[in-house]
Amino acid sequence: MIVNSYEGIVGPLDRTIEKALKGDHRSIARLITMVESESVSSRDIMKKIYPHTGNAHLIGVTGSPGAGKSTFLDKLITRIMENGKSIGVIAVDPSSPFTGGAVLGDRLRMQNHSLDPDVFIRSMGTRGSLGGLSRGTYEAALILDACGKDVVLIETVGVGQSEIDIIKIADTVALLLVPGMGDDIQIMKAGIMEIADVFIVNKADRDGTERIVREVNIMLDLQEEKPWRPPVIPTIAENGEGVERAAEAITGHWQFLQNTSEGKRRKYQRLRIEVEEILKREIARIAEKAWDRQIETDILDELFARKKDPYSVAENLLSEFIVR
Ligand SMILES: Nc1nc2c(ncn2[C@@H]2O[C@H](COP(=O)(O)OP(=O)(O)OP(=O)(O)O)[C@@H](O)[C@H]2O)c(=O)[nH]1
Ligand SMILES: [Mg+2]
Repeated sequence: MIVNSYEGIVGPLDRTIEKALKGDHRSIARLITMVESESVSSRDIMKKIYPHTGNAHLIGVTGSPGAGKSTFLDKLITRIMENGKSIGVIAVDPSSPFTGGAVLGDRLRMQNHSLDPDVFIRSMGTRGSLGGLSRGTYEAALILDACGKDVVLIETVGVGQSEIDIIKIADTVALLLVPGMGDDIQIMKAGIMEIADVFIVNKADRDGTERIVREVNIMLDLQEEKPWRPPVIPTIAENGEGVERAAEAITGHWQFLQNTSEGKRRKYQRLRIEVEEILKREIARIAEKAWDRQIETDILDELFARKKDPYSVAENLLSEFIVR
């Protein structure tokens, strides 16, 4: 019986997946929506999608609010398309997936491409497990990868965790800095220097560009030598100046990853994180269900009366389904 009623869902879903894998944008959008809403079928979708992944270059573009990420992406997309590559874009909006404010703003700034049939642009929220970035962001990137996009660009606002998290899902991280915005101090924040594979000093039409380029280079000099030295590239995203060099640097990093053990190390690290994240999510789901069942008993009364403590309650619940 269950199988029968399930077939009704699986049939059209399979067709959607089939069409998406052939590159149909409407079907891709539908899959991402299902995955984002964590619908029951999201696991099935990902299982079917996964074997087709592993080909796209996942590029994270991060930086402070207003650094010019969307403007930069707009120009970058043009460059990448000149090389005959297909592109998917995910703009991560930290505030809300539903307000549409940033969605509209980002779309306007990427207006050259928002109606382009060859470019898939999608905004997403940041709720969820992967620190600042939601699990859905990564799964959307995988869907775009599977559906034939050669390059997947992920724009995230650098507000704390999500700029660090981007390294968990991107092959190449481009960090946008802006002169005169205190970014020179910001980059010294722990962790931020380490995540960037390419530094972009945008708004290079402003004073202080040279200084910030110099400071980043000094900081890179102080770090222990690594097989990839992140280039520091000034750009004026608004008129496209420097974007070609930035695009070359980003592609150069991708080639570096293809040809070195560092690339393999990154891929393996990501696979490890993937399973870890799924495990965490599944365990949380099971634990919540178990707690929901318990809650129907008098347990809250007992906690209230301090006959039981929440630690022992949680421990007992865990021991129900985890063999130690
Ligand atoms: N002067 C100057 N302004 C720029 C440049 N690039 C972008 N801008 C402007 O900076 C503002 C913010 O640009 P966006 O591309 O929206 O920046 P963002 O980083 O995507 O912003 P959020 O997504 O809101 O974090 C816009 O008004 C752009 O026109 C540049 O190279 N020079
Ligand atoms: Mg933006």
